[in-house]
Amino acid sequence: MYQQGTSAYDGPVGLTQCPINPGDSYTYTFTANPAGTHWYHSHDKGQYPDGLRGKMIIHDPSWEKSLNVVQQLYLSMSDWYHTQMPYLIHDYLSPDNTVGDLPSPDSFLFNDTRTAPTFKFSPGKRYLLRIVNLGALACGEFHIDGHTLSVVGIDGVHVQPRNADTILICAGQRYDVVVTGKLNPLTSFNWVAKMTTDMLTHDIPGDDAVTVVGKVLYTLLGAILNTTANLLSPSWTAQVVLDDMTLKPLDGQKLLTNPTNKIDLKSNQTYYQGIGTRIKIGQEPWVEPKVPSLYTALSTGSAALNASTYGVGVDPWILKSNEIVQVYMENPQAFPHPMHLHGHEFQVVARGTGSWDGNEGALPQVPMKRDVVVIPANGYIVLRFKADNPGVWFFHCHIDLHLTGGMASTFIEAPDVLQKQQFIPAAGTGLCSKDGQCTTGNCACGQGYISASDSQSHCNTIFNVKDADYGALTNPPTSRRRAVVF
Ligand SMILES: [Cu+2]
Repeated sequence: MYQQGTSAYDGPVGLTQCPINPGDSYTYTFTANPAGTHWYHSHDKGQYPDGLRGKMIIHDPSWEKSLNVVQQLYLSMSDWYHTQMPYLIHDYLSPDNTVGDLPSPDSFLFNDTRTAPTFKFSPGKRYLLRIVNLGALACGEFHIDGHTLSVVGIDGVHVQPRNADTILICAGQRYDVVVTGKLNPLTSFNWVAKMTTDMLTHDIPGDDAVTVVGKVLYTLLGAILNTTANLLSPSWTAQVVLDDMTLKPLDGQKLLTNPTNKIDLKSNQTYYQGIGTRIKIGQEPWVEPKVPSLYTALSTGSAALNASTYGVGVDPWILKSNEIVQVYMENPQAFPHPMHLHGHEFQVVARGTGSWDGNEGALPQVPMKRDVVVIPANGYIVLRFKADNPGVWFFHCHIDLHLTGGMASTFIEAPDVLQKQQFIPAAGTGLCSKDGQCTTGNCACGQGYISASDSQSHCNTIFNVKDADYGALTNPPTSRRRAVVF
């Protein structure tokens, strides 16, 4: 969601609110914009991979009418761990984890189950499939035997229809595809969703565990075609996977040029002695500040325009109202990351391996737009957007353990404009007060400006706060133990 005018209802703890304690509540009020296939989920302490998540579809009746479909199917895929997140977080963040070992998911779910739903098609009719990857780590492929997927939307951005044999949906991403029923089907067909394992380093689950195969049943004159052509098996491999860089937004937005704010980021996984392995993309790994950064932006006057006011521990970047922002990120690591920005749909103007040559002339005239993009292993991405949405927005990896380990930056967009338009909701103050957290001031809860060096010692950083050892567990085990498999 853009959360235009409603930054306080964006959700991430530490940026726009304090956490909602057990038994407490917080009401999110916002304009449902943009339309499209979205999802909602907890944005704190690795909670969503255990199930605190769901699809959220925002309808655009005129666009949907133009697709000429008879039915919409709301679908999801996700990896799944047999160990609950608090224990995975504990082991991942532990000082014992010197190499940043990332546990592999145990299996793959479709619509939060291993039982594949059956799609019932009629000849020649069109269907809109809205598919969300609400997983913790891995991407998933989706393919229907004998049918073409016409991609019409990604991450809430309507796109010019483009045919695909197989689509790849990574953590946090969404795809809208139109599928047309065969005119004279002689049989029914299979569809397949399969987790990709290129982000895993060990204990790679077998094909059976990471594949879900379902049926497309055709109904002809009331009868169901019960035979199926070309049965797909768990050993299925994709033939041609759509490159999302080839997709063009339906609004035809032209390449944003002459960025005035260039943010250079680089993923950097480091082992910190006595702390553990963390990943930073800017100055320091992100940690939850004493004051939600939005509340700092709204309560520190002119100091809100100075990045150090927010503390090095949130990796703050100030964006000026209506400027063109370019985010250049390099990933020297051997695995890709799905990077997500709140509050905007960015143009992906370049992506590749190695580093960007800066050649403006080679950029597409109408770039792909979305809000989660995969940065390749040993590669880079160049993103651009206009800072036309005052607020405090998270830029983070959607691999949930990486985020828990600090792989995020905070974009503070037009705090001067924000102070005139928005305010800290009383309910938000209430959440913080119950936890004894302050609700105004700089990152040290003091008034106005604080220098970067003072923020290092007075504000939260990985060096002076203990990360939530067992995630969101309110009564964590007192002695350390290894992960328990349930
Ligand atoms: Cu990551």
